[in-house]
Amino acid sequence: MQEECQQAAEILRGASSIFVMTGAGVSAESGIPTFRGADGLWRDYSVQDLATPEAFRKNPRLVWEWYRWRQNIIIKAQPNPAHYAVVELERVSEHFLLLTQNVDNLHQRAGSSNVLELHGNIFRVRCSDCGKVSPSPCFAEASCDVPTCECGGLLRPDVVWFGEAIPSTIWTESLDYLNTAQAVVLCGTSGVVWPAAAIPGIAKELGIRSIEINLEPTPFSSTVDVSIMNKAGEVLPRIVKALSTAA
Ligand code: BV8
Ligand code: ZN
Repeated sequence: MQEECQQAAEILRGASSIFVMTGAGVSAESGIPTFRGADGLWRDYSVQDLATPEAFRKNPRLVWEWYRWRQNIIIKAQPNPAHYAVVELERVSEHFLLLTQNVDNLHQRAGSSNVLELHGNIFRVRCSDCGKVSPSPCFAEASCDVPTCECGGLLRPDVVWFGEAIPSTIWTESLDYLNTAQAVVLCGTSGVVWPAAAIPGIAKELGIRSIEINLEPTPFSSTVDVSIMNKAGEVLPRIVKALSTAA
């Protein structure tokens, strides 16, 4: 692992602008269940059954119960060494962008500042009618009523569900920055969910050198320059350390 971390540090050392994309695997060591991992996410429901506008229309109480369950896990969790290593990488980079698929706000709690939330944030709510966005009161798991807006509309988590478009500004900004990047780090993502899953291929087409950190191979493992199969909480700090020592 050390050799690959050195190789990754070499790639990052030669880059003045770095693009990092993270997925649920970065928060796994904080105790947040991933979407497709063995621990799955919730009871016998699949994410696709719950994280969709149809599911919310059909049973907003069930969907809110799921989000409250997740909010309560996340509130009690702490950022892990992977999150802090991303903060340090941002600090030592001339130009840096973090595109996260995660909605858990752990990157921001760790101190990341230049962050684009591709799929929104579980601690904000949005009105289904007037679109007003506000902080989500963290609901005790017990309460099952669906929160409503002053306008009477149902409040939903301010996240992007399956079948919903990514906020266009976020996607455009991500691609604009990717076009200027000299190194891409793909950490803790299974590369299953689109359009995030398009990023590794776009980076390849742009001739940008890329690094993958995951516990298991992904659809882009054969196309990246360095693929490190180990825990993000161990690998990322090693890469950042190697970056700052042999300069
Ligand atoms: C859209 C917010 C169009 C909600 C999420 C068929 C083919 C291609 C595409 C599609 C298709 N059918 C449908 C689609 C589109 C669909 C899609 O991609 N479906 C997939 C399932 C096939 N995409 C969409 O619907 C997107 N929108 O396409 O819109 C459109 C355009 C115009 C107008 C209208 C519509 C919207 C997708 C957004 C969905 N929302 N989250 C919420 O969180 O509640 S996605 C959800 O999955 C999370 O955000 C999560 O982050 C994300 C992606 O998963 P990963 O992050 O990769 O997590 P995963 O569990 O999969 O993997 C974890 C990885 O970490 C694993 O590889 C594991 O090995 C690794 N790991 C674990 N522990 C560690 C680790 N690695 C390192 N260290 C560790 N310790
Ligand atoms: Zn409203």
